Amino acid sequence: MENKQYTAGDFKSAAKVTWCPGCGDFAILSSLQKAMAELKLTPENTAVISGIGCSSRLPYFMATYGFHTIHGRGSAIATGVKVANPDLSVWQITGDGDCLAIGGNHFIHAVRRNVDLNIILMNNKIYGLTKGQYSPTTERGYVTKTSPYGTIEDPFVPAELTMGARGNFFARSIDVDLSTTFDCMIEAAKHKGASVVEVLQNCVIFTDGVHDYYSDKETRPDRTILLKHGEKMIFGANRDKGLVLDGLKLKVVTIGENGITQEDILTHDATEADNALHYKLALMHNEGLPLAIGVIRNVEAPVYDQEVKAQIAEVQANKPQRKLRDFLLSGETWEVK
Ligand SMILES: Cc1ncc(C[n+]2csc(CCOP(=O)(O)OP(=O)(O)O)c2C)c(N)n1
Ligand code: SF4
Repeated sequence: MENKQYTAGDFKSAAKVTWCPGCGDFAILSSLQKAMAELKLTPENTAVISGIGCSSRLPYFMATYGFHTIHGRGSAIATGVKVANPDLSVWQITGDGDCLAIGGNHFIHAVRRNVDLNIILMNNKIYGLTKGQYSPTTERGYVTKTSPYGTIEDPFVPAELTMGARGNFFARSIDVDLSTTFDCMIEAAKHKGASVVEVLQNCVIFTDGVHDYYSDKETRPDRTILLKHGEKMIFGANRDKGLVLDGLKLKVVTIGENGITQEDILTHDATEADNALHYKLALMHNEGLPLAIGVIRNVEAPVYDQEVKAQIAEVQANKPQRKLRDFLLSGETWEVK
């Protein structure tokens, strides 16, 4: 099997995909299968772990190892899988409810520890599976089954939470933009440590159109900016808009107006350890600023599972290997007479 080149089709299971027709999850599944083939992963060395939710059904549709676990615990179980077998490529699939409500604690610690997981967060801003309760990413004022008069709280921004948890990799895409989702998944897999890829996902049943402002094909070039490491932060249908810093704030300028040239536009450095600018880029939305998509942050740092492996090897090297019986009889032992 070693030299076989797997295709996206080889990562598809025989299970019938049970999402609603038109659900954004289909596009994310397809991008993932393509990315795995491109990465030359093998189904037998790949594990896809999820919690509970429509999105979390994804492991059924993969021909890899998989575990549809319990609500909010995907990060914990994926951590165990990766630490027990660091050679596996481990992907966590999660929804905004699964990841940021019940699973928030597990998520932030997997990110802080920098476990080498590829976490795909399918953000439809609602609990889909349980039929439309608001989630931690639902916008203030949004009317749902559990907020009949509109929510009265502000949502999490997944990027902000990831970086607040000392995250070293964050990327964002939109379900309809398959190539950006694919690229983000590739970069996430290459990054050693916890990689979070948020994909804005349309739920045709409970939040249909919630991402339209950014996902609409006609207006997307003016309302989003695809960040690429080492490239100028330029966007717009005419590629004439750019981002600059105005004091401590990001500002959109037009190239060719008021003496602005390409030279004045910021260059994206995803590898900068100081996350101040990454925060600003990740938080852009509306108020004249475009939504940042692509890889926003991609920084190297010590990786938890590798550290565990190295520490065990080091401790074992400095201590004689003992039998369990010797170990039990070592240290403080006594005989009961
Ligand atoms: C302990 C526990 N609490 C609550 C539930 C009910 N539940 C199942 S999925 C879900 C929310 C899923 O939302 P999200 O993660 O956003 O996924 P989506 O269905 O939108 O893809 C909830 C509350 C559960 N299964 N287990
Ligand atoms: S309820 Fe929404 S998220 Fe769930 S499968 Fe249907 S469209 Fe997708």
